[in-house]
Amino acid sequence: MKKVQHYINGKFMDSQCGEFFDNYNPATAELISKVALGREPEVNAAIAAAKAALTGEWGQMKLNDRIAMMYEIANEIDRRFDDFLEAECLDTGKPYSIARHIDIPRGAANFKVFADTMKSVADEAYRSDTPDGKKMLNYSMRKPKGVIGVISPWNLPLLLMTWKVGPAMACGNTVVVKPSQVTPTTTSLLGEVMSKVGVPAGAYNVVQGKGSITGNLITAHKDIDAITFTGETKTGEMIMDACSKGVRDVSLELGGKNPAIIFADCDMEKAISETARSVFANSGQVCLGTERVYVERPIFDEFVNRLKEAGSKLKVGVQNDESVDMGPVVSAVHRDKVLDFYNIAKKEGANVILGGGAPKMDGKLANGFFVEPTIWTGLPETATVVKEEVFGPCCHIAPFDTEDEVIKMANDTKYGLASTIFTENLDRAHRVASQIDTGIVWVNSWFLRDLRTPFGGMKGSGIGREGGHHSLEFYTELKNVCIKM
Ligand code: 6OD
Repeated sequence: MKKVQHYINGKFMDSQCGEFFDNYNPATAELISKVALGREPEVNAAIAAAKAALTGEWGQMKLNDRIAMMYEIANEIDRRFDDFLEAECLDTGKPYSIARHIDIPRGAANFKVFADTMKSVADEAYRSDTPDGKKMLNYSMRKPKGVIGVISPWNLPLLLMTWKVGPAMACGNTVVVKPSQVTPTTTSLLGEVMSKVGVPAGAYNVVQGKGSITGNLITAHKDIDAITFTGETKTGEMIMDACSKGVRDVSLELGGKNPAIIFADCDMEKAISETARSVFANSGQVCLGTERVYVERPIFDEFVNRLKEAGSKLKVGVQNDESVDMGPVVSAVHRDKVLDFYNIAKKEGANVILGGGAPKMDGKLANGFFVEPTIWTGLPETATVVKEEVFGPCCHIAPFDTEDEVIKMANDTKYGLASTIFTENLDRAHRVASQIDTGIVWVNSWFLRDLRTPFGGMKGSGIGREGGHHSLEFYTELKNVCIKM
């Protein structure tokens, strides 16, 4: 049986106590690997190695050499593209067709873009007068923050882990990563990449394990200088609590209940294809995904019918079938959670336009964690599936009559991560975008990324912005030096 190990201080290892937990293929529920369970000895060793590396070979590396190393890491991910692809799809159940175009290329890009950002960091400087008629010079400089704890999620494992590790390392920090327990493999594979390209021991460490054990040990450790986390809002709150001890910084990308607003003047083809992607892609397990759709009344029926048609054409199946559009969800636990929401929607009186349950699959796939692409209409704005994040391939569609009304409905949520607006009227696009309380607004598109832009959520969707030089705010300490001349 394949083992997935820790990567600590440049070496792969099992846990001292020899404990492992099981990792399953979501498409078949078959056991695919045994994963080392990190406890105190492994967490302590990883954090000690990361701390030592800050003043060791890694910490002393010249900026240009570090930038070159970031490129080497990206190039090695590209060279091992097929290994990453296979591992990511087996852990998550996502189709190769998605991971090939999104997850794995972004894994490499996340190292390059932050290497480039570091090339163009400018310091602030002010020359001014002192009260006693002399001159002073103030200038700022950035230092790495230290040991960064990275707690990464299962929906886009490599993409979201490197979205943190890339900038953290580019800024000169060291990292201790705990990937989700259900998607451990690509984080370990990245250890092989680090080793191959000669990243000094201790700069990149992985402790495999469970959130309630390993995650808690990492977040509580006094030598972790900051934590970056992507995942559920409740866990984010707990991490923020833990970080208050020692006044340590925290960056959180959390849940969403993202609205799509479809105006009658939209390009219908575009609105349907982008909304179908934003609802169903990755089996709806994208924090930026649409779960609430608001459609202007004159085109409501047409939109509902056409989204239903798009959803019903999706081929649901196993990851390595190249014709498959949608895989299972990531785990039995998550499948049950999504199906609970599907049942609640029915109980609360939804019209089920599409899906609403688990599909019948054949052969080995009959045991897989599949759920149907699902569309509801007819629920009040207070209904559970209109309020709570499901994180499955589903949405509720409601009609609206005026711009003011739809802005109110879109903003009536505890979340504020992302939104989409479909209209061909440029004035309206600007006007509505400025009034929607989300950190990211896409107009006539979805998940279109320029990695230099500020990325993050408002309200319960998180704290902080990452991307390009915004990531430097989190991954560095800014110091001012004042010289009296
Ligand atoms: O594209 C990104 O940089 C990003 N952080 C995506 C997040 C997706 C959440 O599921």
